Amino acid sequence: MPEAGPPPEPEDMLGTDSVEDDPGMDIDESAAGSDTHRGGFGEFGGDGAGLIDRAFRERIVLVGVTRPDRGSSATEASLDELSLLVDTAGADAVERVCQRRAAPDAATFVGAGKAREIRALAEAVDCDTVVFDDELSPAQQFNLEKLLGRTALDRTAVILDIFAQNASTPEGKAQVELAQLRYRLPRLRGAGRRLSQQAGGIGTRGPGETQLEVDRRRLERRIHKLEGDLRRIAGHRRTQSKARNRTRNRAAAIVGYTNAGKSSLLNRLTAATVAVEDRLFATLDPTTRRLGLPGGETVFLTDTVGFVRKLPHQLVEAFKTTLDVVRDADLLVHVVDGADGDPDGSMAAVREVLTEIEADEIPELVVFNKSDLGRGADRLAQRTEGAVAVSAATGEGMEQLMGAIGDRMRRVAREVELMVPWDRGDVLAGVHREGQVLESTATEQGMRVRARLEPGSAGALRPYVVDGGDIE
Ligand SMILES: Nc1nc2c(ncn2[C@@H]2O[C@H](COP(=O)(O)OP(=O)(O)OP(=O)(O)O)[C@@H](O)[C@H]2O)c(=O)[nH]1
Ligand SMILES: [Mg+2]
Repeated sequence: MPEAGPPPEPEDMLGTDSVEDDPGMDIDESAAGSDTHRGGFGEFGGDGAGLIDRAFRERIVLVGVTRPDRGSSATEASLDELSLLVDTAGADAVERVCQRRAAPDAATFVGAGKAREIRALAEAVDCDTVVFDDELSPAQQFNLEKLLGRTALDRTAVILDIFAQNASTPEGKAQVELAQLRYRLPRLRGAGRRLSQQAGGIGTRGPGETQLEVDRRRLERRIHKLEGDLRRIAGHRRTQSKARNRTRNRAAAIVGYTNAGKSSLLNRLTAATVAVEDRLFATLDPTTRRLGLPGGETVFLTDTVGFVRKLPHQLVEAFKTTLDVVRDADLLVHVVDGADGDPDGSMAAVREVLTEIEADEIPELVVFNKSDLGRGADRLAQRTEGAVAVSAATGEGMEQLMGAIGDRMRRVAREVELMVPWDRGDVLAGVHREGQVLESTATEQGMRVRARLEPGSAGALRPYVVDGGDIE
């Protein structure tokens, strides 16, 4: 992270309490960013100012490293995707460098010799920025910028930049800003070499506190505030989802790789009008619509943010509130681009994120989309148990998909309420054995139990079910 300018006073994105009055915000601009290259994350996100200069299309050199346990074709594929990410962020990848290396160099990631080579190439092709396909440590990033004489960024920074461009709602903006700040915090440096010129004033540095410490404190305070704001939003969502549970409608979440066609599918199945674009991370905010199934049941279907290989953990962490909708779903509709060159790799990347957000145990229905683009989707569906091939563009396969969603939903465990008379200890034991007891209350007539049960078990216990009557 180069000497980034002081963060501008962030606007209050959530429209709740404004940022605390902080005299420390008013920092001498000239003191920062004296190096030749501009700061990777010099600005807060959400205001259009990202790490990639969009006043013109930056020229970028990509660098990938192949580990001994992986083939170079995986590195090339990853660089192809990085090139697409860079393009989405508004820049052009003009050259790429691949290196074979047993382990990353602690100081410079690629090694000082290779870094000098990259510098020569960067000068030859007149590039502004070098983007590394793996996450750089703050020290590596710093050292590389010195060696390269230009901005060094990593894949994480590029993805954060795209998210910052695409965020439009208060929640989306807050989540992206939080991820950016968490990325920035360990990379703050530079201004700490001198003591702040500012003296006194409530909230400014204490005696001998460096500008760096003041900046860090301010960032931490902002992070804290954003976390609080997002927690409040999550609380509000939970209340809504409880209301949904009371009406006993099932919920399905559409998940998948970015650009797989998730939003197109929601639009096709329901009357939704979510923006569809041939662009990575077009969707950041969840949209939920009611879907009537052929069997007469209703499910709530939600389209949400897409995933990518090496999705920055700061983003996954910050998007927890958005991704609650995935974790709370009864069924995941995993949309895969049937024309994808490496569908298995993309599906693995999606499942990695699902594990990270603790949604990996939710039943999954795999849908291969874009069947209109060739035989890919159909072929993949044939070799994948229970999968369906569709085209969100033409509507092909939609009936089969809705039927499959209904079938899978009917097999999903449901929440039921039972009243078990006191003399039926065997029934109570059965509920405990076959389901997950969520709550039990002793009453005069017997034990009132709220439990999650598979439809089969619920059927057998039907005489004792007092609520949850939608069970067949
Ligand atoms: N040919 C074809 N194109 C499709 C189909 N479904 C979606 N697309 C195209 O694929 C691109 C991405 O579609 P989206 O629906 O925005 O994909 P998404 O998964 O929501 O993407 P993000 O929100 O960016 O993660 C768009 O250009 C769509 O027009 C399909 O069935 N066939
Ligand atoms: Mg989308």
